[in-house]
Amino acid sequence: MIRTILHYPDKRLRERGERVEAITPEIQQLIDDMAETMYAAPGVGLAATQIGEALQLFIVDIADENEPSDLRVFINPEILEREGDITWQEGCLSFPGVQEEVERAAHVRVRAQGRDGKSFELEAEGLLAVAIQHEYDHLQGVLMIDHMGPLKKRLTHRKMVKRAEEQAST
Ligand code: GNR
Ligand code: NI
Repeated sequence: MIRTILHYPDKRLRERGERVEAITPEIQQLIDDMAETMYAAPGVGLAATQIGEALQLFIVDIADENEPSDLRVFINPEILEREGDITWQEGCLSFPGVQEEVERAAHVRVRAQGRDGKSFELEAEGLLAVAIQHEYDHLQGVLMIDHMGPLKKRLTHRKMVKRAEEQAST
C-alpha cells in the first residue's frame, strides 16, 4: 500500500525513531509499503518517520531507472565511521520542490540489520553515502533544513508553511 509522505512542518518528522525489537510480519509489511511508496514518489530513499512510523528503519535504492532495482533495508542503523567531506545537491520527499547543497561525510561505514534481521556492515561513498546519512538524519528527527544557512532556512521554512496553509484551505 502506498502511504502518505509527511511534509515539513509536520511535527511527526521531528520524532526520533524507536528501536525495532523484532522483525515481525507487521515490520515486513511496513518495509513493503515503504518500498512501494518510495518507488511511486519516486525517491532514492525513505525513512519510516516520513510516513509517521517512529521507528529506526529506512530504505535506499540508488539504482538508475534503466538498471534493475537495488533495494537496501536498514533496521536499527548505526554509523560507525565518517570520513572526508562531500557536497551534494539534495532533495527530500518531505520538502517537495526544495533542492539545496548539503555537506556530508564523503565516506561512511554503517552497521544495520537487513530485512531478515541479520546484521550487516556496509561501506559507502558518493550518492549511497549521502542517501544513508540523509535517511539516518530522518530517524533522529533531523531534516535537510537543519543543514541550511540561516537565510535559506528561513526562506524554506516560510515557503513550506505557506504551502501547508494553502493545502489546508482547499
Ligand atoms: O529522493 C531523494 N533524493 C535525494 C537526493 C539527494 C540526496 C538525498 C536524497 S533522499 C530523497 C528521498 C528522501 O527524502 N528521503 O528521505
Ligand atoms: Ni528526506
